Amino acid sequence: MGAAARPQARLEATQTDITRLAVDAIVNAANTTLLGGGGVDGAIHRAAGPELLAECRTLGGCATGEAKITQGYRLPANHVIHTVGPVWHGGNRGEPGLLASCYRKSLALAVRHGLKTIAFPAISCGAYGYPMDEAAAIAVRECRAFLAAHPDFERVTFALFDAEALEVYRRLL
Ligand code: AR6
Repeated sequence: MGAAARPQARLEATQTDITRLAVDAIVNAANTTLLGGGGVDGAIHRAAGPELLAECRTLGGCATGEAKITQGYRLPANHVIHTVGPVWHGGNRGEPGLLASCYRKSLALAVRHGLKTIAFPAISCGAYGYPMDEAAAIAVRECRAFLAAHPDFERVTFALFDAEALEVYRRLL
């Protein structure tokens, strides 16, 4: 196996606005309506334009831990994968399993659509209150396992909004 194929070499964390990334898909930390909101969801809808909301209206919402795909419209990314993270209630209401499912289902959708590069925000770590350390550990574990199982997938990027989040991920990577 060449160096480029090693999972570690295809997993990166960077401090950026995810709406600026020209990847095959950016992941949206959405809510179950898929009709927009604040945080990264609001930023993605603003940058993609009204066509994104129009397509989202046809999807019938999305359950927590699931994922759905749309076009990227005016974004530099070709697609948006919308997933719904769990609201943090202290960790005993299935939050870790649901958050892991967001990463798995998003990555599975990417594969099904022939995509090779994807960027994730810190799902559930804003309005939904998931502790960043615990969420990042799940994100890194799931994406590493995915890359190990998919040697042809080119890159998973963690797009972190602030320096503290980047530092949490850097430690894990
Ligand atoms: N690029 C990258 N990361 C961002 C950006 C951006 N442009 N903007 C914010 N973040 P949140 P959640 C970070 O609240 O916790 C929405 O209203 C932010 O700093 O966006 O899953 C939805 O409609 C944080 O670390 O998502 C839902 O109702 C992370 O993205 C609800 O919020 C996630 O914060 C979902 O809450």
